[in-house]
Amino acid sequence: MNMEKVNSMDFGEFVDVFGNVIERCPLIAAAVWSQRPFSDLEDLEKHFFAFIDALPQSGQEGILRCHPDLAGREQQRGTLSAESQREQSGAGLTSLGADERQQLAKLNAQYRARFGFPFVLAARLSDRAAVPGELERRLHSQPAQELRTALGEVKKIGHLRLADLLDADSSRL
Ligand code: 2AL
Repeated sequence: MNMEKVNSMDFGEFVDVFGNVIERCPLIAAAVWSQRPFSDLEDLEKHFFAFIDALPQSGQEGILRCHPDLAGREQQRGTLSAESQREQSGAGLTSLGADERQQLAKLNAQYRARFGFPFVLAARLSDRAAVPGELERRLHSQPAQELRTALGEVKKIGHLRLADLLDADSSRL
């Protein structure tokens, strides 16, 4: 898909295509549509990220809360979005043994209890072996720093999803 095609999309089509760039936050794509035309992928992405950055803390935390846990209940129930399913299975998180899943569930619960939002990590840039250690490391962060880190992960996920949609090279992070 090229930018000419993106810029020609009507509102409904744009939200259908880009509505899950930020997990389960189609409102962001809806707002970004008003900013067209976009010059390139980087420009389009800039508008998604600027929307996130301009939100009050409650809105930023809301975005994090729209993310399903890694190897969590939604994955077990088969109710992940197609993008999440692909990311989590690519990282090996859909084939954990019972012990590994339990360990992750416990760490996810501790993280949520400490920060009030779920642990978010760009799964495509990680793997099942690295996730528990990263979760434990971030459990020790200060809340303001952790909010920034988690939003950075949301942007990495969004960058990779946008690059997929536009068939672009996603190596620039
Ligand atoms: C996810 C997800 O669903 N995909 C991904 O990369 N990260 N969720 C999460 N809690 O980090």
